[in-house]
Amino acid sequence: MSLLEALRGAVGAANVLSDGDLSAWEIDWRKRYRGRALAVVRPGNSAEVAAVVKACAAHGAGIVTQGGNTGMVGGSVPDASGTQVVLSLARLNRIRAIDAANLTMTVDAGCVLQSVQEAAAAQHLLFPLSLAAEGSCTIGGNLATNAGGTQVLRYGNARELCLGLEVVTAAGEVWDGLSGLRKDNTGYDLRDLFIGSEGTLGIITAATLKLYPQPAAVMTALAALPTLEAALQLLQLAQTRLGAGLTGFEVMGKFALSLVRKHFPQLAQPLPPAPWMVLLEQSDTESESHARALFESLLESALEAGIISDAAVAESLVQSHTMWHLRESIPLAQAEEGLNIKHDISLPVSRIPSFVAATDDALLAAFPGARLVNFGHLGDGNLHYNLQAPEGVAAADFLRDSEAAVNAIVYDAVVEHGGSISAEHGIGALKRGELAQRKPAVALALMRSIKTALDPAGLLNPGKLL
Ligand code: FAD
Ligand code: 2HG
Ligand code: ZN
Repeated sequence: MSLLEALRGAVGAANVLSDGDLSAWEIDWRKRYRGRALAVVRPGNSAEVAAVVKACAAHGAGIVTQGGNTGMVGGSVPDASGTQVVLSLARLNRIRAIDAANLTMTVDAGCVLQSVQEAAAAQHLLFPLSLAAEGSCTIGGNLATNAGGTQVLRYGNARELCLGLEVVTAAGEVWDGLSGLRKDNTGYDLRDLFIGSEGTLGIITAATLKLYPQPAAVMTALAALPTLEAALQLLQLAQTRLGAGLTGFEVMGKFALSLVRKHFPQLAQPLPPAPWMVLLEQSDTESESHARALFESLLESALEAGIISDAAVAESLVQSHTMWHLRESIPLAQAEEGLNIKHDISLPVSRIPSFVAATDDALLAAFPGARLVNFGHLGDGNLHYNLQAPEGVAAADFLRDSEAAVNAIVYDAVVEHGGSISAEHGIGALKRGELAQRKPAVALALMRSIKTALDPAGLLNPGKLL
């Protein structure tokens, strides 16, 4: 039996796509990787996922698991060989159970993040993972990349929001680890092995997630600042005054916001341009008036101390959405501006200003006119330190000629400043070479042993991560 026939037997002919335009599954969100799939397979439950894995294993076919295909590092698309099978989990989209007393919910891996947030909200609970792609990324993809997003400083990243997993192994077995336990020391933590493994160790088919009580009020403010040092001072002040109430602290450079203004002129920018803008979010357990009073006093103190030059507190939910929309439109504005180089890096927060000063200088000396797009989750030390080609230079040419040298400058500086070359997007195809060069040999060897033990034939997402 051919592989296509076996796949049709596993999930039904209607769920095996092998003819026609498959580009939606073959091209990544950033349009940097264009592969060719033997087929796109859409199982409807974990047993069907297991059957697909067994069929692929029997034919030696590579399996590229895909959720929402919003990943930033080319991990979710097949290579150009035309031999790999894309395993789309979009049909695994059931909310399986919500245990309000245990503050957990169990969901299929193909559930779109926003639908998970909404299901929690319907029970007056909060699932705090939040990112601009939440309307299309999936829980499985979030866990496979250990996604971060905008609430990490308070609630942690996807790993910290997950208590249990169900996984289909490379042998086509289903491991049921869907525990809602907050304590479980029964040997090696298999859950944490699969989280962040980018589809290279197993296929996540379901997860048990942590929920939180909903805050009484959530409030947003924007502040304009002269320097990144001032942004750090504001962060410290906000942490002191708001404590655990500080749930978002995002930074945006002037050029990043100018791209939003250029490509989305309809989006209101509440404050005039400034070298840096910070978006603060506060979640309050008491009331909106309590939150507002805290915010106003914090921002007044910051103004008096000369830390910020201007500020606006959102007066309504609409204004709050507008502020978030501004921030979340930066990646889209970058995409509109053209192909670009991204660096999703993390650094000790205290070293971010010196990193940016030194690296801006080094890049502009080597690539005069390069346009630096700087923004990110400053509250947890994660910068999106990106570049657009100089004005008038074709983006594809700039990337072809300069990306390697740009990356060398940036990643050398990251290492010098005690940082990581991937904060939240993962390694995928994009940073595989960089990981091989920069991760300690002992760590790489351990990672390879784990890969060999769990996927001896190397069928799960070949050519990604390792
Ligand atoms: P995909 O892109 O489909 O896959 C990503 C990786 O996970 C691939 O390697 C894939 O093989 C693997 N995978 C997917 N599903 C599974 C599964 N069920 N089992 C095993 N492996 C699987 N990321 C952040 O961390 N923080 C952000 O703030 C953020 N903002 C973003 C904003 C925009 C506009 C966009 C487009 C992306 C953003 N991302 C962000 C990146 C991306 O959304 C996240 O990485 C997301 O978690 C990917 O989910 P997905 O379902 O789209 O996964
Ligand atoms: C974000 O924080 C995403 O908006 C995307 O992680 C970052 O486009 C980027 O570089
Ligand atoms: Zn981000």
